Amino acid sequence: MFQKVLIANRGEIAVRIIRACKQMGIETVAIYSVADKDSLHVQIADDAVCVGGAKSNESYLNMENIVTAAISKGAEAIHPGFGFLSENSDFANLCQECGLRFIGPSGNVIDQMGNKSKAREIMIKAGVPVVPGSNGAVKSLDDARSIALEIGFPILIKASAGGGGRGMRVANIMDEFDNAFETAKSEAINAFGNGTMYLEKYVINTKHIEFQIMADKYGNVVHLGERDCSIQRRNQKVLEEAPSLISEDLRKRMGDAAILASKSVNYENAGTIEFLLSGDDFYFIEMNTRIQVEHPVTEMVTGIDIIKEQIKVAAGKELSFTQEDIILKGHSIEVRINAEDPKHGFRPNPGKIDLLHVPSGNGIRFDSFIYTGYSIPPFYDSMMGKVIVHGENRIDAINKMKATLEELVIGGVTTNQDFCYMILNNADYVKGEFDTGFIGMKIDSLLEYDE
Ligand code: MV4
Repeated sequence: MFQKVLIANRGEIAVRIIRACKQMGIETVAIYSVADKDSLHVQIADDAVCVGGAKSNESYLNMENIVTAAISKGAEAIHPGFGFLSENSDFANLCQECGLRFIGPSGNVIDQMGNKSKAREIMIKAGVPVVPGSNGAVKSLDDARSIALEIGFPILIKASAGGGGRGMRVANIMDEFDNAFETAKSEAINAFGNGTMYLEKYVINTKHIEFQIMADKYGNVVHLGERDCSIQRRNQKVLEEAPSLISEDLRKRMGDAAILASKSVNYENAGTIEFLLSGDDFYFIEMNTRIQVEHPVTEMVTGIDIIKEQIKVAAGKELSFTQEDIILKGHSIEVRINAEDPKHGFRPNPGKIDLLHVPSGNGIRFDSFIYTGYSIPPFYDSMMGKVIVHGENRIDAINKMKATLEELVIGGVTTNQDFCYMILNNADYVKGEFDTGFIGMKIDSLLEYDE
């Protein structure tokens, strides 16, 4: 096992990873920007290195400084967390060249899955169901037009270098196609420096269901069940739950497809296979090669510590469980607590935490990095933490989350916690009658809470 790990991240996930390392008897090195010197991850790590300026580009994305910090402190491995360098193949390769273990898949696999049209091509070859669309990337506008006619409208034009909903455009009819294609392409060139595009049939009224995968170096791949992540606002997830409301039969079929997808690229470490679900039809859309924000709901229903498992397989251990060992127990819900003002367009609202009361109890977890007196820096995203609950069943979990959100007090900044409560209080949400359009459709009633 590693003796020392560097955590190349900040905020709640850095805290989460440092805690896991400590529990495993692994020494920890935090990195931080000049804006984060008072951050909790710096305080709880055994050692910490300032890697640069407040802007992410100068610090949390500064590969040379991070690798230099790891080497000079004698760390053997780097955990990238999520965001920042977590899906950067250059960083994974640089770690390897410097004799550091990157806790995640190889640079080659990150590249293959980061190229979303290539990933689609690989899944088609492997026999994983995908949405009708182009076989990989399209060659030209003319090529795209003829494929669009074959698929039929509406068409979703996606950027290969995009993902997570960035760089997408819908064309409802052929008349809209050229304009949508060219707009999406120039946006992609602007945002990602890459105008490679692919096409899919636009599937409406879908649920977003993702499977958690764990794989070791020896070809063992196990799925830890799925999460429903349909409750999103503008591609930002707000509430996630496990399991989803699918039948045992569908879980088996989707889980088999997720394992097939992972095996087709010789996947190693933790990963997520994203599907769109429409009725009983499911389609692969993307694979994420990092630990995800919402991993705790899977931990709650499986009893597996996914971060510890990532570290163990990166160190060369075999998975400590088989598919038969995975039994989903009860129901878990997570809400993301952001420093933002829902009633004013969800604008970010960094500031000083002047009061903090965190509820606790059986099956209640708060993954966060805030403390009384801490000032949230304005340079990073607005997520302050996550409330996660585990109940006997879905209704029990909903009631536990509502009670927990009512008790949680975060003073000094405006938060989205009442907005989250309104989701849990919505009759259609409680009935399971929701899809990815839920927040967009119900935004007015979800904002009807007293301040
Ligand atoms: C789609 C889709 C409908 N049809 N692909 C958005 C996130 C990114 N991972 C893929 N996304 C979508 N891809 C086809 N062919 C609808 C979405 C989508 C969506 C998916 C999951 C959760 C929320 C969403 C919100 C808008 C669009």
